[in-house]
Amino acid sequence: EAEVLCLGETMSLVAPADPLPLERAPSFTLSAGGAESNVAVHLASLGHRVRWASRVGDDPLGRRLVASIADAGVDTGLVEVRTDAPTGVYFKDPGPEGTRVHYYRAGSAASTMDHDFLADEDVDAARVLHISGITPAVSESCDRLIRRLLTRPRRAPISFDVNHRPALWSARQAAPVLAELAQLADVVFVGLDEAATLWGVKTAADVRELLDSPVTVVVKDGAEAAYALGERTTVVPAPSVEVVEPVGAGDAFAAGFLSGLLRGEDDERCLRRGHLLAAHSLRSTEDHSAAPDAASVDRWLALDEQGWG
Ligand code: KDG
Repeated sequence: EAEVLCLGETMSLVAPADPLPLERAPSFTLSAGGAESNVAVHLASLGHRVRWASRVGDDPLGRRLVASIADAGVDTGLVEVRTDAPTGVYFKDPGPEGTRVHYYRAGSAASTMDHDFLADEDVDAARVLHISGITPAVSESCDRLIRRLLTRPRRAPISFDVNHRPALWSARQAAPVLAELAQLADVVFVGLDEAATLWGVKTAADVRELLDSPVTVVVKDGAEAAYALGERTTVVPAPSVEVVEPVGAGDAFAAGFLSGLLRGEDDERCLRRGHLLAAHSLRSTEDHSAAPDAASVDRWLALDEQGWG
């Protein structure tokens, strides 16, 4: 059985090969981009058994992305192929003010997922179910699915990455929905600036006050530090990295943290793992090119703890 089940839309990702704007970049790579499958790929590279569930179109892009995720070691047996809707596509547009994304995903196969998706599966057979706040913004039916998953009686904990995507909905629309859904989860990941934009909070402690019901709330304060707020608060400063391109780093962080949780480690070590994976991802333009394996992460952790990180 899988240790983690990740659920959410994955699109074909077109990214400039070098971090240049879409309008002038001369060459591109075509890969798979989806927050939840990014987490799955990272976890698989770290040696965890992981499944990813979604829908794709009956088209070459869908087949290509499922194959690439399966090649990375993720079980894709729960992915449904639809003949009535296409695979979504998105473009990364790196620029001086950061990377923008352009989505071509309205009416995608994944957007047709409804409350009954996986209804016949024992989703709690996995030790953790990982979902994100992207899915409720994708379509009304996807919103129903996320609500069903979070409100049914369950045995396995749910990990929820807030993942506000401004290209899908405004902060005003998203704020109450994402707060409500996060409150129903067990482990929540959120960026401090994301939380500030959504809920007007200033500190990690403010986030915890707002989200008081999950067992652990993980707040990532960019290049500064990350916090795990449970019964106690743990802070680990972020390593300094030269950022090539930031999209996908949050997913890497979540995978690192969850990997620590699955190993039964304490919050401090979980945060360190999160930082290490995020740092690796910040150095690349793809969402998860060459995700590191467990042995590399253990080596980095050891260096980090000796102060060489
Ligand atoms: O976290 C990275 C994701 O944002 C990216 O892979 C695409 O899932 C995606 C989305 O909906 O933005």
